[in-house]
Amino acid sequence: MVLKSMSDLKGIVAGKPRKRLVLAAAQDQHSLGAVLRAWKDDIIEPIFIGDTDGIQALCRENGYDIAGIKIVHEPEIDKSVELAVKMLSSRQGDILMKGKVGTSLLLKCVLNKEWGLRTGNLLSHIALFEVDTYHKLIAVTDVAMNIAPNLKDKISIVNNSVSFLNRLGYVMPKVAVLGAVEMVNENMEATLHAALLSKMNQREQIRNCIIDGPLAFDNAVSLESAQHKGIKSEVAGDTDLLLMPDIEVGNVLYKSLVFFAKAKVASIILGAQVPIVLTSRSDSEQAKYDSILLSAAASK
Ligand code: COD
Repeated sequence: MVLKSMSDLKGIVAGKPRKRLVLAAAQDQHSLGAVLRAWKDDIIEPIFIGDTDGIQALCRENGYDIAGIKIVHEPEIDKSVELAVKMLSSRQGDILMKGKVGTSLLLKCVLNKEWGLRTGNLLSHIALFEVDTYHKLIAVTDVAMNIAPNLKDKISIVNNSVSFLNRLGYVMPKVAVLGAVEMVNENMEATLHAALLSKMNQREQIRNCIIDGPLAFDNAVSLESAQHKGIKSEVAGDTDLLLMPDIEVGNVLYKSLVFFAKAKVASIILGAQVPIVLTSRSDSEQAKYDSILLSAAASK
């Protein structure tokens, strides 16, 4: 099974019990709009933590009906994130969502050693894109959490992503490990990592997926381009998951797909005690809604 469009995610969550979603620093228009849509669609049961006056004012201005939704008043942003994370770690919720707060602050709270949402695994970010010019959804990791992952980190990032894709119904997702070129170049670390990850996959040290790399971006997403270069690969042109060399490359690809290619995107953090909806503040309400769908699909 592969997902062809964001709306396929609805099929995955349909019929599942509603998840309790805690929105930290909830005074954010697009986040509120997306959460309320997901509530109406019976996907989640929201809990808002944040500045009650700010939340109510935004809801009034936008005609949102929030009758019946629990609001916990905490106007200070860092305290509201701490409270939200503590609610999740004490199992009073199933999904954490970032509202009007910086990514780094939220992640630092999630990683707090005493009351955070660590599991002993590496946490990583995954984004799913629907692009008109590709024949199915394509996942990209890690574009927002791990800054410069080493080989060990990349193994964990692949494992997090593959087990998530397996849960979504992908039996053997095809993973392209990106470099600037498709040949191993001893001066380009990303190509060395890619070659090692591919070999580890062949030797079944990394399972439940097919990994190939290094592949340049064009070879990963276009069979014609791979054939032109004489590359024989099961992954080329049919990639389900792109593994990025580092956060800079990943983040630029993310923003390019959204701003230039008008791609739809959904993204979450994997590997914590609960899925975390961590969209960028510039992401649309639709992207936040699709990310909630993705988190509900990820939630156990
Ligand atoms: N998974 C699990 N544990 C981790 C991870 C991870 N991905 N990253 C760090 N830790 C642990 C470390 O082992 C350590 O015990 C503790 O957390 C602190 O580690 P530091 O000192 O490396 O981390 P911090 O707190 O300085 O930074 C962690 C961040 C996630 C905040 C940092 O990596 C970061 O800023 N990432 C980029 C976030 C961002 O700005 N994204 C923007 C794109 S939209």
